[in-house]
Amino acid sequence: MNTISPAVSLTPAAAFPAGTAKWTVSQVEALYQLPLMDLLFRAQQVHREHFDPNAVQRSALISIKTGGCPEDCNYCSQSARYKSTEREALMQIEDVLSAAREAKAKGATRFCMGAAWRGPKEKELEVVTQMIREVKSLGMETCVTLGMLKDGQADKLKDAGLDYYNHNLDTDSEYYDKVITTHKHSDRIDTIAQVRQAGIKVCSGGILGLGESRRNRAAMVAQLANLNPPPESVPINNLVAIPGTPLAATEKVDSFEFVRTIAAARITMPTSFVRLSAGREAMSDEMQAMCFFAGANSIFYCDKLLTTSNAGTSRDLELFDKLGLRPI
Ligand code: SAM
Ligand code: DTB
Ligand code: SF4
Repeated sequence: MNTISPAVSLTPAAAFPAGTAKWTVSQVEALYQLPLMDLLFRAQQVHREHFDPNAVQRSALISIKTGGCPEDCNYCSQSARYKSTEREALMQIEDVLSAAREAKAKGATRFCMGAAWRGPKEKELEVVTQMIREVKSLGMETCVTLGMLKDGQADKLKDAGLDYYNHNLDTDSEYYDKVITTHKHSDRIDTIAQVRQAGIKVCSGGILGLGESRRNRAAMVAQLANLNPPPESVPINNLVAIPGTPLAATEKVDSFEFVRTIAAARITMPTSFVRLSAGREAMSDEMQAMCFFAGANSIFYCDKLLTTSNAGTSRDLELFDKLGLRPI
């Protein structure tokens, strides 16, 4: 039977004052080792202390600049090295706006614009700030994910009214160079710090299914939870295996292991929105319901992610209806 060692405390180390709780990897791993029902119960308790357990936030995604990325992230179709996606130019502002209007009409409350860049050039950033201003004026929350930021760029995004910047830690710092070699885990932390300093909310999470171990998963969750403060939004992606990428044939993560990761994120980041992100299209309704029970309270909504398809709004609304979930 799965039991926890009594020596492992499941609460953040007392040495850290309230509000700066630090989770050790072993503490998070001990959460993973709980019997599933105990873990789910605990996650649901934490969830109910901080959120309406029946409300799920919806963000729409768009790829404003697709493909041709100089980075070598082994999971990504948009790296120029893997030839799995055609390279496209930065979208016109008007086309981005009409996609935002459509997403709003379908019920999305946040519009996330992603670009396949190592980081934005100044001219590109100017166009993106214009997109942010226009999308905001539709009454939607805004999020962008543009890669690494240089000094001063986060302030420009903040001036344009940006609400969230997405920059995932993606995987354990110790596993990072098995997946990405063109930038470092510490570079990700640096950009997140710049985003924070500019007063923009942080969206940062990771991907499962990169060949990582449970210890790596627990470490990734701990590294996210130990950001000070933790990200307001935590996307947990399940790898969408894309032909042509080095991880195309990687073994799938067990469903319960994925659910345990959602629960661990919920427990360690009680006030963050945990987003059930990429990979949802391939999940059964029952699996998604279990993820919501484990504390996921946000999704990517609408028919497309960046280069791959998503679960689709009609299926989502039907599922919300069946589960009595309130879309927000
Ligand atoms: N270039 C920017 C960056 O790397 O931050 C923004 C775009 S990048 C595609 C955003 C995130 O999408 C990645 O950090 C990764 O977590 C996720 N992602 C990319 N490809 C994926 C895939 N095939 N399956 C699941 N998640 C993926
Ligand atoms: C995040 O964590 N997942 C989104 C978003 N942030 C930018 C991206 C998912 C991409 C899935 C693969 C694709 O469509 O290319
Ligand atoms: Fe480029 Fe982002 Fe894809 Fe990495 S994840 S290859 S940085 S678009």
